[in-house]
Formats: sequence, structure tokens, C-alpha cells
Amino acid sequence: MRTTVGIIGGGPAGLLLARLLHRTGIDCVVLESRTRSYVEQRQRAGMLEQGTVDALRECGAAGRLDAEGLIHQGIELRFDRERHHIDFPWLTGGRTVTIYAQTEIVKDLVALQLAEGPPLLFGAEALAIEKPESGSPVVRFLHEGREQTLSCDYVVGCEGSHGVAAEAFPAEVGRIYAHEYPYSWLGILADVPPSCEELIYARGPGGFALHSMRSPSVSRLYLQVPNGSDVRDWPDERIWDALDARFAIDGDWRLARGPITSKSVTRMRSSVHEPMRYGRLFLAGDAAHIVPPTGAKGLNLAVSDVRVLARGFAELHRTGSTELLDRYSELCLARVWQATRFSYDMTRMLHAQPDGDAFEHRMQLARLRRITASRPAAAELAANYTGLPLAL
Ligand code: RFL
Ligand code: PHB
Repeated sequence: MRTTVGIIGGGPAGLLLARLLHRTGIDCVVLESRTRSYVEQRQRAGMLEQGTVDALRECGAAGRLDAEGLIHQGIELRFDRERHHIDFPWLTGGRTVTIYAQTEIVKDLVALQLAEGPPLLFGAEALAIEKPESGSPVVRFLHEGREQTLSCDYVVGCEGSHGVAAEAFPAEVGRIYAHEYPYSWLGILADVPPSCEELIYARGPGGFALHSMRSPSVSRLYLQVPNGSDVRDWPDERIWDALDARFAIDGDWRLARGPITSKSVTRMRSSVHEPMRYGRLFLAGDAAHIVPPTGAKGLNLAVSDVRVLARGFAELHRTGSTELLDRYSELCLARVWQATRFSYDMTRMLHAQPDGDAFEHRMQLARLRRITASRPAAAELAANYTGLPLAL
């Protein structure tokens, strides 16, 4: 098999890149190791920046998003039994965010790609990338029980964390900056209407909790738990009791309970792979960087990476110039480090330290008070949360 751009991974990054390339007449092939139903069911992100919504619209994949996405004007911060609204349009000159599940974006993109192309192979696991530094890199992959090769002009690794693409960087070229956090998130989906109109980020007794949603009848909630926690130690009652305690405020507000349909534990980490390009090989999305979910940046960063890349390939196709492709790593990393900083700060501000450090807790409350008392401090949070501009 031969193509211009070989894309490894059919998550949001790989699927959106394929769509953007296809629309500019550049041929590509997507190799996805898992099955269609697996990638369409994997529960993950839900908060989309305006730039992410724009990118999906630009490539004709936003029909359902426009009909079903929930537009949010802000978030709520809770601490010390108080609630505070952070008003995004007021603080940012009119910006909002949209709640639409990653599972639905993936379903929309998969359906379009299977109907209109380019080729998308499920059950196709990339094993290695050969000659990434040369003019004709080759992806070795396993499909239908036999090893095959895909010869490309360029390869883009969109295969999420711990991928084969980063492994193809020589040790002296690639460097990973990483940080582990001493806590995890227990995430649940529940068949109950959300008890809020906006997302609630709470620093309550015992730690962090987040109330998000998937639709008017499905809630998505997260709870800080110790690293190594097992969902079997968290029966439904224990989860609802902990959520109740962390969201508690003075005044009447109640968290509605309902049947929990899914539970999972996610570790929190930050990592950035520098550079994001080696020869004819590019990394995009989680393959290049991981952020803890507190700032809701992972999916949005994956989308901004592939927007830069798609523009670079379009410029090459149209004019023969590699100028934009040559600046890919530098352009993306500037935004990636800002999102990494924001996610780190949000995470540190809202989670209890496992050792219960009282000084650290006071620092967190002072930061939260500053944000809720000062317009410039709140505006800084709002600008980062709604998404910093793409430097293009
Ligand atoms: P993905 O989604 O991991 O997709 C990678 C795909 O590559 C496939 N693959 C391979 N295919 C072929 N050959 C191989 N060797 C392969 N190895 C892997 C995999 O099967 C998979 O289909 O990466 P991508 O496309 O870069 O997208 C990144 C996002 O998924 C991720 O950043 C977000 O989900 C992070 N995230 C959030 N981001 C947001 O912007 N807003 C949020 O509100 C948000 N909430 C979250 C999140 C992530 C979470 N978890 C579980 C980590 C909430 C949670 C709990
Ligand atoms: C989600 O809806 O899954 C979600 C929203 C905001 C976050 C993280 C996750 O910060």
C-alpha cells in the first residue's frame, strides 16, 4: 500500500486530520488498532473550545454537534461551602464553550470517513515506523492476521500515549518532560439529569469533585481518589456520599442521584514530547502530550495540532513550500506548554494533597478567593479555559 500521509490512530486527532486532508485533495490512510465499536464507546472528554467547534464545522462534521451540543457561558467554582460563577462572555469579550461528548465526535467522524473516504482500517495495529528521516517512510502494521506495509511521503503518529511513533525518534532527538500527580480521578456516568446548568469544579472536604454532563438526561461526574484506587472499593452509595460532601454549600442545592452506568479510574499526569517532528514523522494529540483532565485541554490540543498540520500539508500541496510544516513543532509547542501550565495550575489549585498539607490547602483557598474577587484574575482563568489563540 502507498499513500501521501499515513496516519496512525483513529481517535479524534487522526480522524479529524484525515477529514481535513481529504477536503484539500491530499490522500491519506488511517490505521486504527481497535474495533469501530471500541473507539466509539471509549468515555473521555466533553468540553470543546470554540476553535474545536470551528474546526469540526469547517470540515462538515458538525451537523449533530450544532443540533445537540450544549453551549455554556461559564463554570462554577465551589469551595468553603460557597458557589461562584465565572462568566466567560463577560470576561473574554463574548467567548463560550460547548459540551459535546468525544464519543459523539468520533462517531460523526467515523461515519463520514466510511461514507466518503479516505480509507480507515480498523483492527490495523502499527508495529513500527521505518526510515522516518528519509523521503519515503514506511509503516509496518498487522491487519487481518498478517504483517503489511504502508509506504508514505509523511507519517503522522496520532496513536495516543505510549505510542510507536514517539519510539521512532532517536534518543538524541526526542525528549519527554513528564510529571505525575499523587492522585487519580474516579469518573462515572449516571442516568440522571444534571443538577447544574454549568460545570462545577469543587475543592471540598477530602478533595476535588467535578460535575459535568453528556446530555439533558445523562450526568458525568468525577471524584478525586488516591492513586491505586479500585472501582470495586467504590460502591454507588459511597460515590454519591463523597460527591455530596464535596459539592456541599450553604443554601439549598441538592445533587440528584441516579443509576450509575459506568465507573473508571484515571491517573493524572502531564507530559510533553519535544520536538513534535523528526524528519518525515510528526506527532499529534496525546501521542505528543498528555495533560491532566482538570483544564479540559487534551482533546482541544489534539484538534489544534492537526489544524496546524493540515494547513502545512495544504500549503505544501498548493505551493510546494514546506515552510509551515517546518514550523509545526515550534508553533504547536508554544500552545501546548501554555495548556500544560494551565492544567497543572488548575489541578494543583483544586486537589487535596494526599498528606493533607494544611499550608498547601490555605494556598489553594487564597488562589480561589483571588479568582473570585478580582476581575483580572478571573479573566486569566477564562482566557485559558475557553482556549488561547492558535498562532497561525
Ligand atoms: P486517542 O483518543 O487516545 O486516540 C488514539 C487512537 O490510536 C489508536 N492506537 C493505534 N492505532 C494503530 N496502531 C497503533 N499502534 C495504535 N496505538 C493506539 C487507539 O486505539 C486510539 O483509537 O488520542 P487523540 O486522538 O490524540 O485524542 C486525545 C483525546 O482523546 C484526549 O486528549 C482527551 O480525551 C483528554 N480529555 C479531555 N480533553 C478535553 O479537551 N476536554 C475534556 O473535557 C477532557 N476530559 C479527557 C477528559 C481524558 C480523560 N481520560 C480518560 C484520560 C476526561 C478523561 C477522564
Ligand atoms: C467531561 O465532561 O468529561 C469533562 C469536562 C471538563 C473537564 C474534564 C472532563 O475538565
